[in-house]
Amino acid sequence: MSARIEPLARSGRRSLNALPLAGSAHVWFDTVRPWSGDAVRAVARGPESDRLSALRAPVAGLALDRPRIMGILNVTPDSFSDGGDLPSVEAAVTRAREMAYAADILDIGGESTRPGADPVPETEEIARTVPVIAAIREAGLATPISIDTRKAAVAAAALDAGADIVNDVSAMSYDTAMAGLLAERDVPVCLMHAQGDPKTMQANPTYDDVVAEVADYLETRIEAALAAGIGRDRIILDPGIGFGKTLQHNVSLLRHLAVYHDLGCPILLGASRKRFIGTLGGAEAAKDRMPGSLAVALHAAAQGVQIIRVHDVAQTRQAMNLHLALNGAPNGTEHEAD
Ligand code: HH2
Repeated sequence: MSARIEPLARSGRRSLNALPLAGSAHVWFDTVRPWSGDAVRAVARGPESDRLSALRAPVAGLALDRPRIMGILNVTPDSFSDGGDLPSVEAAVTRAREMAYAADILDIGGESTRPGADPVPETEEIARTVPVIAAIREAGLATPISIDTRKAAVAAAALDAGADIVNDVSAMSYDTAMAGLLAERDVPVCLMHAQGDPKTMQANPTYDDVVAEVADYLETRIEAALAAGIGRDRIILDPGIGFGKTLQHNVSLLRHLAVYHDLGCPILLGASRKRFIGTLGGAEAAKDRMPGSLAVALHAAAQGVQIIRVHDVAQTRQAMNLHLALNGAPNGTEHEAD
């Protein structure tokens, strides 16, 4: 694998040599740190600076020069923080309408992937998600929708019903038909790192260097996607917070999120309400973890993360607008009009 580098992400007043980080309007860098070995150095002009500074391709029509908020809409009985909250299609559409004021993307999931979860049969997952997607579209909501699934048949049915993006926490490794489907449909896909499967992943996660190993894995999944005929500009990457990671692994990944910009694709982060937030923030109940989730969302924005997956959409939008305005985005208030 290639040597990893970490651009040192900064906000606010720019240096003379500042380059936008991944095309961001509010995060810049002028130095990089080789992941192992040498000390901080100025970014090398040429392929290195081009790769790190280029604006990534839009996702479902959304420009990625600012952080986009992905609202979580779980239609499951057993998700770790909101399972059973939306027991009917009507309840899900009402929630989608509320979220659409502040979310750029709605992420609809019909299978919990929390630690210890059992797989859901594909017919059941389709029965949970597809009527909701169809009803959201029938209600006239045009917000881009992602389908959170590891299964090609679920993804296909969701895309047919009006979804735009596939969010696969197995990075196309659970279902061998997924890569072919994504190439054929030519839609954006989020490829997420996980160590192990949900049933056992938290048993004893181990890494020598979690930041580098996750980057190496994501690079192999980019290669698999390209080999299957998926366009590079369709790929979104996610380090998979909480998927086969200890608290310390999660913290290391979050501190060094900017490492993943070197892979040249947009980054998605899903940390909302996860256990490490409860542990570090002293909030036992998942629904009490909104303040800590906001802190992580703003930290991710400051690292140039382009898509932030959250449960508390309106609160994240409010915090994000302030963060952008205070950190020198050209116009932090413009986001309200999106
Ligand atoms: N986390 C969860 C589910 N899907 N997708 C991506 N790309 N990244 C994530 O971190 C991620 C994800 C787990 O959170 P949640 O959907 O709230 O819970 P559950 O899996 O129990 O439904």
